[in-house]
Amino acid sequence: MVNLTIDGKSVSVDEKSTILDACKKLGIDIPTLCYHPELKVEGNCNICCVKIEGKDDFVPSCSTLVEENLIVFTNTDEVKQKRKSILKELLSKHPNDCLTCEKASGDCELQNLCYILDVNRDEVPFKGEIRMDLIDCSSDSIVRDMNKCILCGRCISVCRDIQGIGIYEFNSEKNLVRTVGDKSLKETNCINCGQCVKVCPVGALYEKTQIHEALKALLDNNKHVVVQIAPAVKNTLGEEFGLAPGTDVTGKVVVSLRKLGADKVFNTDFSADVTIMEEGNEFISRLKEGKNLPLLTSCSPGWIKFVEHNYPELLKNVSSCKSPQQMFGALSKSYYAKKSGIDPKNIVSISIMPCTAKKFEANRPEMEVNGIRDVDIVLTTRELAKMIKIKNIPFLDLEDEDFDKFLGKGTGAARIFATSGGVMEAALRTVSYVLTDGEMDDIDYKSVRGLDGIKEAEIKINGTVVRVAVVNGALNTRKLLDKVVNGEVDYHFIEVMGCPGGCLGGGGAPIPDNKEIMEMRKEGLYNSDRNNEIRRSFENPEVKELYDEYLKNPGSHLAHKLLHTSYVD
Ligand code: HC1
Ligand code: SF4
Repeated sequence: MVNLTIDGKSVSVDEKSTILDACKKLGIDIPTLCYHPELKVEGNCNICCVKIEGKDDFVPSCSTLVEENLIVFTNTDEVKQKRKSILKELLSKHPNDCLTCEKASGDCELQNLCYILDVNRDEVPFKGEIRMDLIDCSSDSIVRDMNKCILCGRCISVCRDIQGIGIYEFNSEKNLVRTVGDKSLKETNCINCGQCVKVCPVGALYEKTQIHEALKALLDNNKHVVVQIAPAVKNTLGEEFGLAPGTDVTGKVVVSLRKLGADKVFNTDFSADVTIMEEGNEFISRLKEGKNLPLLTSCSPGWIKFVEHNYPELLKNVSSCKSPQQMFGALSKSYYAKKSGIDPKNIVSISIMPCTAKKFEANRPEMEVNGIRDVDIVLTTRELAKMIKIKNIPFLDLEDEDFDKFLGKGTGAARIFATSGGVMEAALRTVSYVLTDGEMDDIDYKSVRGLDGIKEAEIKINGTVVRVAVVNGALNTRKLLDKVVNGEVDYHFIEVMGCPGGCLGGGGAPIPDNKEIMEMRKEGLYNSDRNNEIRRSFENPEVKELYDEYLKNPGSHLAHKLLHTSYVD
């Protein structure tokens, strides 16, 4: 242990600790900007500077290691002035367009620092111009506005170290973050996961918002607007309104969307159950034929882009099922339109997703049936929260309401899709039942649960050992798939999610999220699963009705036309 004194208080910390760690231990608040607890420390911005007795220069507390007997000052006038001057320098280059900035007030760490460090706007009027050539709107999911970049380097770090993709770098003078090769984001191998958006402290990276489009459609009386809500949204949206992570706010989300003008509020959990029917059927066929194994799940569009770019030889293993989002869209404009006597061309299908890549997915050319797009508008959880706030809907006071019928019911199995291991568990609940003619009715497959990056399990079904793996995050996926390609491992079925932790950690989820928050979200999901009286997809009464009345069987000709696809880069 190392002993030091900070602001007159003694503290002992591990020798690998930084001064910032030691301050945290003492409960001393240090302002930070480039620092992020889950990322490599870059020490770029110096806003966390402190003074060490006997040294002339200020040092960044986030990247300076503790030493025995150091005497540190964090709160002197000199230190405060230094931080203020650093902030003013950043603000002098930062566009003064907070009114239209996509980073919501309260979420912008730069703006928050102005309060914390007592800097007023009139002290540093922005004198520069907004350069349009520094705004990249090429991606379907993410906008990069480098006018607002403060060079913290968090996007570089998360994309390189957590996702293993490496889209961004500093230019050689370190005065600009650019994509490697200086391409537009669309031209890179970006998988649209949005992890960089979540760590950006300002409005330099944000989801390509469709709030304006959605509000317009919701207010258009000539359009029939149907909205689907993804599993993860129900256990995370509450965070935007001060509720604990994991709190199930399904009923309030439903009412909010009705208040916003939705004609019907439906449930992605319903189409996640349909996915299990289709993917389960596909898995059983492949298992029996021993063909194209391991089966790789296909619901995460970031992962689909990843496999297209990096492992095209494995595309034959990817399930042909569209994701639940797309299945829902296709069913809303076919089955639901027919049942309700509505012209599908008049339906606007909106989805609320914890994911930025879902925007890209909905725009993929193949995601349509007979020229009718499956999904028209995709909003992230954060965008929905913004809309609820803009419209002054008293979210916390709303009385819960239920989904509309036909595409509204979801099982516990569908809900857990949102956490790593959930799709696998949901599939196993149905597959084991089918393969044993109902003899085996396991509900809880705990071996595939948890937030570890890679999990594996062997499940015995009817004398057959089914070897499964579950992986989340692009870097972990690369590690696992390299082994698959090299023949070092041999699985029957692999669940892959592009974001760390699965959809609960999606790029469109509430900010911040960290390991503790992710754990709470996950627990909330499993509670929602336990509280659901139906926990297996094939028991969903609306799914039964869909097959009885319309699709007939999983894998039928019609099911293929509406619910399956193929992926090529
Ligand atoms: Fe997901 Fe899925 S679980 S991909 O994370 O398969 O986004 O929640 O909606 O489509 O159901 C996301 C979540 C989501 C799909 C489902
Ligand atoms: Fe990297 Fe994901 Fe950001 Fe694309 S969206 S740049 S892959 S972190």
